[in-house]
Amino acid sequence: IVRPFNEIPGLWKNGWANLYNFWKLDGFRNLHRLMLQNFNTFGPIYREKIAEGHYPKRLKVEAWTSYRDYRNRKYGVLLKNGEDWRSNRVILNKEVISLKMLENFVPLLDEVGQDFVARVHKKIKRTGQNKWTTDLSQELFKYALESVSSVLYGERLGLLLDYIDPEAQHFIDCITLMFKTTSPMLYIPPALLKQTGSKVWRDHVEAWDGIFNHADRCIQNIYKKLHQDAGTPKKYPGVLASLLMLDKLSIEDIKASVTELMAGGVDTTSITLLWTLYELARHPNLQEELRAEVAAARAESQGDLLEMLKRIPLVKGALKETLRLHPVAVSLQRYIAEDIIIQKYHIPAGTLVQLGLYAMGRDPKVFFRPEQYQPSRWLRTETHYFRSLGFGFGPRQCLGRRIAEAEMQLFLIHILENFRVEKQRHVEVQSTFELILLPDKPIILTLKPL
Ligand code: HEM
Ligand code: 2DC
Repeated sequence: IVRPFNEIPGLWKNGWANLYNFWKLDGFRNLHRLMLQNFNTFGPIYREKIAEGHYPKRLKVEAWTSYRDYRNRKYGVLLKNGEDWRSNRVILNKEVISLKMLENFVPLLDEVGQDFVARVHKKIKRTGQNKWTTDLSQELFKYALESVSSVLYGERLGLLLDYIDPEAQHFIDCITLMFKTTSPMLYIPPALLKQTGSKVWRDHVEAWDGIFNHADRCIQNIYKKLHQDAGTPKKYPGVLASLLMLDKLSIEDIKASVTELMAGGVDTTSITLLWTLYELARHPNLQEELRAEVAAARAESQGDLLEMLKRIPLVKGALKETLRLHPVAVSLQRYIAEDIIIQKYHIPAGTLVQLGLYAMGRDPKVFFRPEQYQPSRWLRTETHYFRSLGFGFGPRQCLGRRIAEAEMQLFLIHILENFRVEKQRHVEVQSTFELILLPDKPIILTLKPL
């Protein structure tokens, strides 16, 4: 029996009840908990009033498109839809997410990992206490920006040196502000906020301006260099130069997507790494297990990094486990192209279907003992196999996935080989929603040389 769409439980008929609930729970910062509450009330499928559309695409973040319309800037892959999206994405896939490119990325990312370790050793020396206790988030933002930039531009920005370039620091701050000012605009239309000259909109514009200005400078720099020393480059020149030389996308399209890649590559990986270090600090035995895996992989692979990355299933499981409990994206969404049946309900084509990643990751019906951090549950055995959905799925999944995975795996390898990670007293850290999910308080960790 297939039950009709109209019978799906939920507050979709009563917009006011929905709004009331939203304010009561301080929904701006608690979207993840709100979704959890809805799942608990209505079961595994519920209907909500969000928006409706007709293309196979994810929820449109209006704040982001409004800014680009306002400043007359092109959409990149993140915001394009339809055929325009597909034709750009196909070309970007080859340069950004193909396994072939991983070979080029890994040596670049490994170098950044080594520099991070050197920087931490230096910090430890300076404290004179043979350890360093700190909130690592700013350090991780720099690590992430340095990593994604080295891959995009084929050269180092030098963010892990003693003196940080104020422009790069400003770029990092702008990304944080951009995410933070986006979430209220999921509920209040940006057009309205723009009209009333509200601070959220002004801050949002200022944040994107800062992001685009800095990315433009980086892109111009490479563009000039490419024209100066034309000829065949000896080493891999980075994603941007490869795209320019390939000459299949317009310069404006390239700029738009490279800017999105640069901005999308900072808070996402750094926060995931911070959560992972937090979990490793809470589970010292697991930390030793991972260290042993890394040591064995290092010995067996004899200097071949790509081989090494094939021998660390538990480290990879840890990253999947982090994204299960602390996903960057609270949900995945698609406008479905055809009618489908979910949980015996008929869902008509064109409906925006949301998969609650945060809620699913904590559901005991999906994950046995979901509250436990257990990387081994992701190891593939004959009896069970889960697919990790933290990066989305299918052709519209995260374009930066390969970069993010390699960058995070190499980071953990270097940290585990050099430091023991500990944490102070017992502090329960939860998630807060600022478009992406972030820790609701600083995570203070201690790094000790091995
Ligand atoms: C899209 C997660 C890192 C660039 C997405 C989506 C998710 C996601 C869930 C939506 C996918 C879908 O709808 O199926 C993550 C996580 C990251 C991460 C968990 C790290 C832990 C990065 C990095 C970059 C990046 C490092 C850039 C280098 C993008 C872009 C899109 C995207 C451009 C839009 C792709 C499109 O619409 O075609 N990401 N991401 N992400 N991500 Fe990431
Ligand atoms: C936020 O209800 C909650 O990867 C909304 O690197 C639905 C929604 C839509 C799109 C999602 C967004 C959520 C979270 C952040 C995501 C975004 C798509 C891409 C973006 C998941 C779940 C992110 C962080 C990108 C950001 C790129 C950058 C240039 C802004």
